[in-house]
Amino acid sequence: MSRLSTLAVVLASLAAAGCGRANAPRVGEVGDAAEKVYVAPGKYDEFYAFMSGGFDGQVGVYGLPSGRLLRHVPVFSQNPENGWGYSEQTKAMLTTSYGFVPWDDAHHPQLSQTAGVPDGRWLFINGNNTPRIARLDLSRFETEEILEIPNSAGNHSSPFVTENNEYVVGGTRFSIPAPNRDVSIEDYKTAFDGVLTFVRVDSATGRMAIAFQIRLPAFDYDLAHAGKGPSHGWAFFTSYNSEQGNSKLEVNASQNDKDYIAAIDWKRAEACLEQRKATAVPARYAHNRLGEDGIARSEWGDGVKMLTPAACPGLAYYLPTPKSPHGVDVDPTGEFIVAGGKLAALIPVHSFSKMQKAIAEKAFAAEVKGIPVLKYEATIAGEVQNPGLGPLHTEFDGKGYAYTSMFISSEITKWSLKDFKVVDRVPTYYSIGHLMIPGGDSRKPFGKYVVALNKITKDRYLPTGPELAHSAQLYEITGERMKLLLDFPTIGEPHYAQALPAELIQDRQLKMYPLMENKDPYAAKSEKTTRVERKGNVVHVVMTSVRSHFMPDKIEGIRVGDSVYFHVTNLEQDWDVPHGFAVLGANNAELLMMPGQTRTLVWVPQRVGIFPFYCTDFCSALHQEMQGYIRVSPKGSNVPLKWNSPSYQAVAGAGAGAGAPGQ
Ligand code: K7E
Ligand code: CUA
Repeated sequence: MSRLSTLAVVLASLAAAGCGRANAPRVGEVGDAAEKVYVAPGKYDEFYAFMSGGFDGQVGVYGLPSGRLLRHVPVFSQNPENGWGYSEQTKAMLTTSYGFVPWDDAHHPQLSQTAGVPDGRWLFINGNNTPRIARLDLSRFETEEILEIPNSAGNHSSPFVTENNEYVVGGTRFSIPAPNRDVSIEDYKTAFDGVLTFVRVDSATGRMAIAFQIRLPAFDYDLAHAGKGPSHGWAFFTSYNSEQGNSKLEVNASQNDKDYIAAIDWKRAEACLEQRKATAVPARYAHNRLGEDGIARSEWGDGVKMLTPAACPGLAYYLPTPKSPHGVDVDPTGEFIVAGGKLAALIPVHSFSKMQKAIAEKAFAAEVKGIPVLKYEATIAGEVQNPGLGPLHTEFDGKGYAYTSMFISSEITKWSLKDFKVVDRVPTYYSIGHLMIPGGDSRKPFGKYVVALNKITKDRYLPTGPELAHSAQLYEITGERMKLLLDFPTIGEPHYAQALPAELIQDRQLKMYPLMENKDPYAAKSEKTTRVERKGNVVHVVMTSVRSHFMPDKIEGIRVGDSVYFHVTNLEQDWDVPHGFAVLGANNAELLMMPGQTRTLVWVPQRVGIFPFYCTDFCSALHQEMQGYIRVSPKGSNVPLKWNSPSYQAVAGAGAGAGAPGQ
């Protein structure tokens, strides 16, 4: 949850204190529960779950039902484990208009969809702090693209996808002037904007591009979900702070009884774009992509097409929604739009068909800056009464039930989409934020489990100093009543998560990069082409690694203050044989080269001496022998450049005498 009110914190601690620990109701019978989550050694989990790392800036990949952590995929944050954001090939992925930003706060993973169902191709995730959307390729578990979102500050209501990834959306949680400029904060109501973003996704390559933005009143646009089925063509964004407070929001944004869900007709937006109703707004933003050569490069955007509701009537409507809504979720049929109200004691459910009727009949209660506000009674399908306190997020099982997380009362409430009656509730330990059912925001949820992603874990695990691990809890939802089976600690702070059946992606995994197709300009495809070249103060070491040696592994003639580029190619063509590369005193990180891949580390030696380098990834019985030495001489020294690989012998043998090849 992004915004805790003091009230919520107080209530949450009360709720947590009130929960008995071990004797909570309906924890699965121990043997029974253990059997249900036990994945025998050598067996695979049924689902991949992708959990955002929150302030960790990465994605954690877990198996379900075991809760085993399978991988930690770097996205917005540098990762010294494999050199992500440190290696020359990946640094540009973290470029923004603010410079190199090696961290972010990642909240919402979203699987790409075909016909409204997760298709296992890509995973999108938002960077909240320095607004960005990343796309991961699920055949490699690697971030392939990061697009900066301009005119935005806090890209929180993002990156929710439409049914066929026509768009992934962005929305600013903190309104700012767009374009940003030097104004008084007192001028919030007149000078600030709440900008939503629609990003096109190329259906073949996944490549993203900003299609258009929409300038809305300066509220805080918090969460989003796209329509589906009958509501395909629409996207819904919650907002809070319709009071337009610019300080002490805890109080100032909790005045109005209702805030709004913005309903955006993106097909109407497309029509307005065609009719040239958008204005060009200058905006500089970075667009970073890994090329076919495995090297990230940044391109720069210089402007966006901006639509306003005034210039494009019918583009946006506001649905009044109680109490600073947080989540907004669309049920599998596309008819119901469910909001969370952080401070609410009921769950409002809007009807898409009623909304359309209200629009047709102009059942407007007011207008805000050219945006019709629909009458609450005209769009509301019903309210779930007494669901608990502090509803945040809702997922669906595809069998007619919705599951809503209750932050304040720390529970999951299951209710029927038929009559909006609560049918079951189960405690969480403690203070649940998002929850996730595999495929639970899609047209065809895979069901089976709901996972609670908890915020304030307190006493669940062995204590680890002032900070305790967050918990994920796995509940079975195949029966009438939910049953807690397992909990496990998570990395960072998962906000949202998504999951899909393992069979959708497990057989499509890339096992190695074909060495002969390696397009890195400094790749060495055999030991014969390894070499060391000096160009002024810059030295390129073109090196290979294979079980269990580097070539070359003995280099002399390096000088203090040189920029030494180690381009290390992994010659292996076997699955799961990375080699590592690390050098004494390097001021960045290691490299981890996948089979067939080249990665480059820059090292600037600061002092003379002998510097070992070695392989960091235990790769064979002779892994400990996988090492080498570099001799560093003073600046201006005339120690000749020399190395022990076939290229040097060839040059030296050709009569260069005592000369230093490559110099
Ligand atoms: Cu509710 Cu950032 Cu989606 Cu946290 S957010 S919980
Ligand atoms: Cu290569 Cu260890």
